Amino acid sequence: MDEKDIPKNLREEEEKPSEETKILISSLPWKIDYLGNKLFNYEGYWYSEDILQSIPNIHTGFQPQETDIILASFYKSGTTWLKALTFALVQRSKHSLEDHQHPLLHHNPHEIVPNLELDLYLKSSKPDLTKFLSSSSSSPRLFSTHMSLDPLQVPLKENLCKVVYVCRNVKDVMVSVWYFRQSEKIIRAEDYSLEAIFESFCNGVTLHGPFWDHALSYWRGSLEDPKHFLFMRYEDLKAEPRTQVKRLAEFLDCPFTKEEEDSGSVDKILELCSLSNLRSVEINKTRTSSRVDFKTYFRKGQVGDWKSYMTPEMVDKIDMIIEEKLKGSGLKF
Ligand code: PAP
Repeated sequence: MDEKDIPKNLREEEEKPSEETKILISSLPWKIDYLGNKLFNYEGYWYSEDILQSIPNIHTGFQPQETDIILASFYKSGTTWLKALTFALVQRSKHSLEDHQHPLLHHNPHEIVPNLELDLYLKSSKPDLTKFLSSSSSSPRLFSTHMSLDPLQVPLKENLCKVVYVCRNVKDVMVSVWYFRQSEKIIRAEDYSLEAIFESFCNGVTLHGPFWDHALSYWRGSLEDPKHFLFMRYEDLKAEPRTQVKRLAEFLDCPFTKEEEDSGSVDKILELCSLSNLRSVEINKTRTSSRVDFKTYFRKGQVGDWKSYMTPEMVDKIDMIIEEKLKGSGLKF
């Protein structure tokens, strides 16, 4: 979610970027992405100027607790779904899955689980966490991030917590980004094309990119420390949702009891968080932020949607890049 999506009353008092941060930004190599935005390369990843200011704030101010859960993803990879599923899962004793007042029926998942670099630490190293339902004092606190694991290593080194990463086929990510950008009010659809997004992804010059390095950072984390890092895939969630939600629950140390399984809790969570249900929630149908309508977060959710949009040449090119970048890692798309 972008800063402009955050209601004004939820934004932090602004702290100006430090001289140190300004000097750092001015020393970084930069390139222009497919949107015409200037992105800076910091320690191997591409960031906007805004996010470069939030990284030092996160490093100084974010102190994870052992019980915290960070939901990580490259954008358009299933973030909204993962936020909804995790919130419903860890809060199921507090919020009954059948309750008509369940927060997911009255809030967009992005309003419930704040993004570290955009909603919390963009302008301040001391954000007011009580403004968000799932990051206040209740345990476990939930946060999300679109950053790779690398900049998170600093806070996690001191205080390790659970991190769940959701990965999605990059071809579907590109198509989803393309549609999402078209719905943004400040951007004219005719100003950019899927081809332009495709070239940016191939070159690695996208916000938080390169995509492969992003995915590999969490993939390696999950291999080295499976107790703290879970690597999930959007495609697996679609293909075997029950198995994947149970896997998520076990990783988060809140497995389903036999009674819960027998009474259909897994299916109730899946139904509550389904694309069709969330799309039908009033606020998700009607609420508009200054930049994007909430309904834009809920499009098709189809695996392999890219087949309708990419030419055989595009597919060959991206497949070759993926093969080369992931070689030897054990990660496959
Ligand atoms: P974000 O990075 O802006 O938060 P994110 O939620 O990661 O977006 O991705 C949006 C995609 O997830 C959309 O895919 P599509 O464009 O290919 O359709 C959206 O439809 C899909 N999505 C959102 N909510 C759900 C859900 N509950 N179940 C399955 N897919 C979902």
